[in-house]
Amino acid sequence: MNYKIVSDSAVDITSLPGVGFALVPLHIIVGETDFADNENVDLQAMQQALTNHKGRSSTACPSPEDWIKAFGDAQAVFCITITSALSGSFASAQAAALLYEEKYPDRKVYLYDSRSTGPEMTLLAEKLRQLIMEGKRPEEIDGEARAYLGRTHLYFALASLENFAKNGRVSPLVAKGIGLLGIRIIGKASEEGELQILDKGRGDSKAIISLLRHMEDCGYNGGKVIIGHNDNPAAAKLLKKAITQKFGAFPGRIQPTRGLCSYYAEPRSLLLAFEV
Ligand code: X90
Repeated sequence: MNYKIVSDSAVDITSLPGVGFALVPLHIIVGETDFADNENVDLQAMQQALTNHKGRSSTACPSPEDWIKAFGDAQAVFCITITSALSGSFASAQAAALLYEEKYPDRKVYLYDSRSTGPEMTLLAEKLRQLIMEGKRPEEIDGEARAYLGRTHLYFALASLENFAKNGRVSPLVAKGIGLLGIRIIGKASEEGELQILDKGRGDSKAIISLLRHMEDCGYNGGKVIIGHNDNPAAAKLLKKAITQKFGAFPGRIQPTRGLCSYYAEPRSLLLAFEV
């Protein structure tokens, strides 16, 4: 049986060695320029364009056709999207899955609304890979993957909410004042997959202390961790060190955000995903 993991580009990885994998780009539109968030996206050029451009910028989710193309000829597709509470990506993948299954009655699409983004999507993609490599059947994989999604969390420390506010995804009132004086907004992806603000702090060190406390409150106990960051490797390393000190180990890695997450989690932001 031919298995494939397909994810939109909020997953923040561009390959998944060992299994069939396809990335479906979201788009970041800055003035006249469309940055497709695929493996070739030039993140520096994108950030430069955003800095230079004084007008509107926005994002767009994949079309059902984009998804279907990525499904290819797989008999079992495990399809991951960014939270449906903030993007049309899931709805688009759902439409694609219907069309695909109608056209090929012997194929099936297992669809996961991550209710999250970035490193929490990476955790799910890597769990699906593990289950496939263990030789499990599609239904088993699906059941375990859904249970797994209930055991992972995403917290963040954002340096700005400007692009969220500009695109109507949080109120301008909430966004105001962040980014000034190094203020970080600490929050999490809620159960419903919305951006939930928990507290504010000044600077990376306070943000890290707060993230550690939330991790502990969730009952973190040595599970896998992925730290995402937009152009803030120093803070990511500090967070890694703090986790190692507090919990005795850091079973995971640091990865930079790609296009979509970089656009919303603006420069200097941290994302933290972990299993409990
Ligand atoms: O369909 C589209 O155009 C994409 C819209 C995506 C909006 C959300 C992006 C979030 C990126 C920001 C920090 C974490 C927030 C977590 C909330 C679930 C990352």
